[in-house]
Amino acid sequence: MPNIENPTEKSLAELGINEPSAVEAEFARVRERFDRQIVLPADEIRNLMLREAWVGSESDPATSLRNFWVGRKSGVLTLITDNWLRKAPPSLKGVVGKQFNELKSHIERKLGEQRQRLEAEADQITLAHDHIDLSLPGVTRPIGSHHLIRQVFQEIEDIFVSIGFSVVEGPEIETPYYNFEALNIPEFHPVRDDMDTFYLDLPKGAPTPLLLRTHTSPMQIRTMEKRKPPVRVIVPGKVYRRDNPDATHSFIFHQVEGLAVDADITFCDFTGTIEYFVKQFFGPGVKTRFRPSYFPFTEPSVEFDVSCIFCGGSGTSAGGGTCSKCKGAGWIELFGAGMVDPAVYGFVNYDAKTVSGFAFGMGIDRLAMLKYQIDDIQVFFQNDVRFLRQFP
Ligand code: FA5
Repeated sequence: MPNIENPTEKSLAELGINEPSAVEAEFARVRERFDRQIVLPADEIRNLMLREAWVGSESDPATSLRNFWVGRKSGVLTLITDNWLRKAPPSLKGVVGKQFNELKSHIERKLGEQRQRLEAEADQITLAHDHIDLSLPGVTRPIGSHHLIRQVFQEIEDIFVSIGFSVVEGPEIETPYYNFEALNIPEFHPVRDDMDTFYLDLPKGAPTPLLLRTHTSPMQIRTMEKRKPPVRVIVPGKVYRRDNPDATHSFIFHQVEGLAVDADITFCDFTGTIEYFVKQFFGPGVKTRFRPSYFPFTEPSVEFDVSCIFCGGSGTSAGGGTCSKCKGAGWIELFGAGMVDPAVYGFVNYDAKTVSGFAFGMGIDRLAMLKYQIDDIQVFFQNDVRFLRQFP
């Protein structure tokens, strides 16, 4: 039961109002009642709502008060519409309608002002709680760095670019023609056994088999097909072989190919270029040597060794035993190379009688291992940050 008699629940006739002046007086009372309530603090609104027996489900007093006055179902304005306006005799309809409109806009304006005030207060409270402390240290985001292999590529590129070479890159998926045949390695040549690799599963009827390149040498052919001599390029890149992983072998590794072809390139140009590179890369104290070797696409072919940087070329470790890195030889094999075999020129329409050149193919992982004294090639592929952080 409401504690307060609510006149808006009755019609004007039931209230004994039949004069326009009495209508105005009754509306004035309703307005005063509203004006008293809208300025009440929250806890008093709560008590008031209890006294008014307001049964709304709102959790905050301001919303309760709002719904009590303008709620569509049983707010005071709805009651006035239903009980006073609709039931008013024709003689009072005009004055009731005018009074009602004035009251309605007054209530809505005041409720709007109250809402704005409460929102501003809430913002102030939130700000006070969440204020930003500019003196706190910021969030540090660690900055990554290039992988050591990438860094070594860069070192090598810088050295060769400084003596007139340019850098080109090529596809990692190759045809047997570029990976083998055009390099003078016909089908069934025994050298293919060492370089057997990963072939791609292709749909039946594919025009050519495809494989992951076993070395960067196919780029010798691709470059000479596109450029006329003089050619001076290096080709950094990834290569793939069906080798079992151990401390010096990986089935993915990195090479830098080199190729120089011109009218009068000699073996001296070749050795001079390689020695220049090695001294720039490892330092002037390193000794170099060539050993005869065999590659189908170079003639003569050589293996290129450097004096062991771990034992200084003595073959003996610091403790007095045999150096484990060069196995006592005092030399470490670095890469294969040679003068371009004239047969290769036939595949790229170069005139073997007028041009000559040299080529080399370095294993970058092993080069990096030697320079940075890393004893297991596998660490390059494991991405252990404890290793990577040592080469920022
Ligand atoms: C070649 O790949 C020739 N294409 C190199 C060449 C180019 C010769 C131009 C002549 C002219 P070889 O198979 O030796 O050659 O490989 C070259 C280097 O790659 C080796 O010296 C070694 O450093 C590195 N290498 C070879 N196999 C692996 C492997 N499984 N893991 C890591 N490095 C390897």
